[in-house]
Amino acid sequence: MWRSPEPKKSYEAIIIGGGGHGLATAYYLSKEHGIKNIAVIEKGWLGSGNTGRNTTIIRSNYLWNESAFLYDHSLKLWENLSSELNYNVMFSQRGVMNLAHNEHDIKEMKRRISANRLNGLDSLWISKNEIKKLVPIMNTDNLRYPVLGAAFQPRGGVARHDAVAWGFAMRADEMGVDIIQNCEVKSIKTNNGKVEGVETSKGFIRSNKIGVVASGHTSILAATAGIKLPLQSRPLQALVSEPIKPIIDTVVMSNAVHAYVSQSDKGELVIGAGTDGYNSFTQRGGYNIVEDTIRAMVELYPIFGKMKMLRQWGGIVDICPDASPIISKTSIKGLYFNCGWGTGGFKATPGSGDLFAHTIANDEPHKLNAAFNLNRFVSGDLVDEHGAAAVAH
Ligand code: FAD
Ligand code: PYC
Repeated sequence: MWRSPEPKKSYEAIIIGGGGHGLATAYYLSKEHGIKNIAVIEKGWLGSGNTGRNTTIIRSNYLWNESAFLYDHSLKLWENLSSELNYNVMFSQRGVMNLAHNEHDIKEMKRRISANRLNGLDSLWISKNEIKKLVPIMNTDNLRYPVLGAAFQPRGGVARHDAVAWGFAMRADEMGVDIIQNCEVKSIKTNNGKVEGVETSKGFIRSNKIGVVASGHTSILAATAGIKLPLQSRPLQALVSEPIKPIIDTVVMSNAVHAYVSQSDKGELVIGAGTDGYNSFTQRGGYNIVEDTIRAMVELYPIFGKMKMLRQWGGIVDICPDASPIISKTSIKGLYFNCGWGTGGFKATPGSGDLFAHTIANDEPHKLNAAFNLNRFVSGDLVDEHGAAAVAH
């Protein structure tokens, strides 16, 4: 599907991290900015980080203008991605629903829906009856936190996570990008305020443009260049059930009871929780999360009570204080970071790659990612999206 070259001694640009965002960055750098001598360096296999571990929910219904424009740029790219990559990423616009269970939820969601509509997004409020029509198996009344209505984005949906990584990898490879797997970047070397290259498990590789897209491990790499990032690394867990016939054909999330579900094309229920309550680099699931999440699930969908769960796992997400990402230059010339996507970066994969490529190629942010700079943690111009993040950080 793609070559496995040995690393060259130097590249025009190096991308650290072979997840969806890193591969998309290399693809757009090569396709849109004519940079051909690029390496993507991945310590494991492609997509082995959060790209291959996420629950694939895609939507753009964020509160603030900056975020709505950023995520909707990505959603528009998703709408044409299979054709752009000539590879089926199985993007399915089945709608994403966020349930309201109390007065606060209703107020917060209606405020966000209004903000979304002012920004031209397809965000709407649906009543309990409309929810029941879309998801007849849902128990809306006989539970501790009754369902009062929901925010709904019809253009939202899911995609096949591996296919996204593979699609970007194949097309980047065809344009000459070297994808180097099983190669860990140990440190980023700088000299006189400029980046010089990376020390890796396969030796030193020179470059004066380095983009770091290492998700939960970004702060560790940043520290090797003397940069302290405002990131917390936390496990986020998910699980899947045995496959069953189609039973739910939209995505339903609930922040209050903290569980969300969609059904994969294989028939498995894909179920997720909020982040673990402590920092860790453990990519495994924990029994407490299964219990809490399944308890909430069975209350909302009593019919799931007899199902068996097949697999559970964790991924390490990198969380910023304002629950918004960083796509930014740094104080070191030639060093750029794309991180802090927390629990919600899969949906941003094509848009993030496109905008990060622009930032690296031009040494300037695109107007859509200008607000997501590192300096906002000094200036205080935060983009607080804790509400829209929808999965507890
Ligand atoms: P990754 O895919 O993690 O890629 C980073 C890569 O960097 C990894 O492959 C890693 O191996 C590599 N790396 C790290 N350190 C080094 C090093 N030193 N040298 C070389 N390589 C290195 N988002 C949504 O939008 N919707 C969802 O439904 C959703 N659900 C989620 C559910 C779970 C359980 C988890 C864990 C996350 C979820 N997310 C979701 C978040 C989403 O997965 C991430 O924000 C997104 O995938 C990040 O993509 P990435 O390419 O930046 O990171
Ligand atoms: O950001 O929509 C999201 C999400 C859903 C599940 C995990 N993250």
